[in-house]
Amino acid sequence: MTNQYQTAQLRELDALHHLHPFTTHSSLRASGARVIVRGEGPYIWDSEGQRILDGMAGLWTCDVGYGRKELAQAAYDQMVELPFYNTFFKTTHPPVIALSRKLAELAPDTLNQVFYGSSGSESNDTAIRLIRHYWMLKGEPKRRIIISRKNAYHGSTIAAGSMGGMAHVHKHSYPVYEGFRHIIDPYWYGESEEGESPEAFGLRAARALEEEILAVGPENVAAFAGEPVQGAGGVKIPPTSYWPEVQRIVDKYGILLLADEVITGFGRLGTWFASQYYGIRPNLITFAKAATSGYIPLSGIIVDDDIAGALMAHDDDFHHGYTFSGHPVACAVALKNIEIMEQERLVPRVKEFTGPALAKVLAKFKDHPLVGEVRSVGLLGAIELVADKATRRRFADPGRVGLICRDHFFREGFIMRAVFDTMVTSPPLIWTQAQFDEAEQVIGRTLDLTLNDVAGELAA
Ligand code: PXG
Repeated sequence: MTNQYQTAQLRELDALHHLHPFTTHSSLRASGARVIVRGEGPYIWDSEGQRILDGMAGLWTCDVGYGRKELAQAAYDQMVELPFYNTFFKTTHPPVIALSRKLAELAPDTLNQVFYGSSGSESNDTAIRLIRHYWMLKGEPKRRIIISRKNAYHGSTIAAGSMGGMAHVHKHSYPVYEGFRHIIDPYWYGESEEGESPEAFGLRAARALEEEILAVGPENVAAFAGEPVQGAGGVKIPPTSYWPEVQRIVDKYGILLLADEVITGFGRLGTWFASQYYGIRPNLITFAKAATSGYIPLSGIIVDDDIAGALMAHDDDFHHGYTFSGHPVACAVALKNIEIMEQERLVPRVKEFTGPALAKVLAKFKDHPLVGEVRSVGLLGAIELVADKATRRRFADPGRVGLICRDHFFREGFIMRAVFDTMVTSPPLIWTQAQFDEAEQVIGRTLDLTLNDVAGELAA
């Protein structure tokens, strides 16, 4: 364990040489980064010895918990056997074959073929290229537009960042890559009109897709892309009317449906993929994060027989791939991770126990003076912090109160992420009642501490 002196030194070196993702570097340098040194089960430890309950599973990722020696062993064994070989030039290897077979089994019925990358962003880039390539092969090259949603997060490469709907990402130095449109996100609490029921709002949000298709011309539209539940955008859980209506519209216009399951894949909603939870029929599913519980990078895209068939039917190359597509060590770790999930019944357990337990914890705080709404589905949850519960009025300077709250959480030994003033959580699938009890205690204390800081700003 590092001591206080080492922590200061580590922070200094970090500030000197490490550029962090999605970070305001001036303020990080002023405060110093927190040094995380170890993880075990649902907990991580920082360099000063504080134990922290990780309510974000790393970053929507470490679903079987930290410190699993079986995963390290699987990586070790594969590294000794065959640490790397490419899959480009008519070669393959046992781990990628076994994993592809397994994913075809777990994915919805018609999705049977897998293409690999190392990050969610890469796999969404693959999706964009594959979708457009598919329509070329089908003799409809005009179909290039991909419609997604505002506040969607699909990754940080230029293409995936453009398909995403985060205004702060778009406003950076590159223009939004050509061929993307963004419609309203299905965020009832934030976007509905007064008196509009979740169901009515869900239909309205879905029908924005049809309006956009008609506005740009159905013959130009290639696909609709969406996270079954928007994660980084603030755990926006669509009303039950939303996805069936989207599916109806997608079917009506014959466009492809891409489900970005980078967060929702591998059991987070109590089914292997959230597409199964919502009963939708995507043509493509992208995944990453929890495929290996984050022990090693691996992502991919599972495509349906129609798309795979279009590739098979042509002699042409699909000019796309990554050195690490189907990396043997990553595939071996993913297989072991899935085996652990199956053996410990972690996925059905989300339905039976962990999902309802999270909902119960959050429900305890719905009457707290700071809380506008609590919501959850499976192991994704959110708490909206507002200045006025009755009118849903936000605090001035969005994000400020979220950060105050997040910092209290950290000090109290719990991680919840702030998306502006929405506190979100995505616990690992291994939590027991003890962790839910602990979370309840900390959330209660933290909301009270935050309330104390901002009491003067609350509606009378
Ligand atoms: N799709 C979705 C739905 C994601 O959540 C990506 C794609 C991109 O994956 P990679 O592996 O390229 O990062 C993501 C990533 C946050 C946060 O703050 C969320 C993500 C990444 C970083 C931060 O909530 N999600």
